[in-house]
Amino acid sequence: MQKTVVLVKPDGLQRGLVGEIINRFERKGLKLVGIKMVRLTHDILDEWYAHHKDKSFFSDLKKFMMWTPIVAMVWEGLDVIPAVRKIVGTTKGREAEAGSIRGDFGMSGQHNLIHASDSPEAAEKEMHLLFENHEVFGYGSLADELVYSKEER
Ligand code: 3AN
Repeated sequence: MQKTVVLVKPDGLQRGLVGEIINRFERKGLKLVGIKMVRLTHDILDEWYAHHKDKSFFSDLKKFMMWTPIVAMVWEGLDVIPAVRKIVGTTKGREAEAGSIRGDFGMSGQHNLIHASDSPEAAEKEMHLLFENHEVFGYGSLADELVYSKEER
């Protein structure tokens, strides 16, 4: 099964949306395999957002991501990367689909509550930036037998 990294950003933490966000992934049938609170650093963010380093908003984005700790999670499931991106919604909250997390709770393009890996390569990189191997757990989920068919498991 695939893994993806989700961050509840400082605005999500300040607005008390950590539980709501976890609930959306749990009720979808995804499996939580890692979770912790982290204060991001310049070094981590330079790597995390390397693809944005020449953008005008890069330093503001870093400042915003270091404002408070964030909640970092690893979720597991079948094709979980695209499945989670759909639940999260497109980047700008005011344009995001109603029913998605950003569509339901946000208006901003930067204060957009949540991060989710956009590719298997990004998920791998992000997991290694924030989690030690022993912090990502492998365990059997009874729910998987209900969530997936035999062929999908
Ligand atoms: P997404 O988080 O939807 O994958 P990316 O990867 O394009 O979006 O952007 C990463 C983060 O950079 C966003 N979550 C947002 O916080 C910030 N960001 C992206 N575009 C802008 C923008 N035009 N102005 C300010 N911040 C932005």
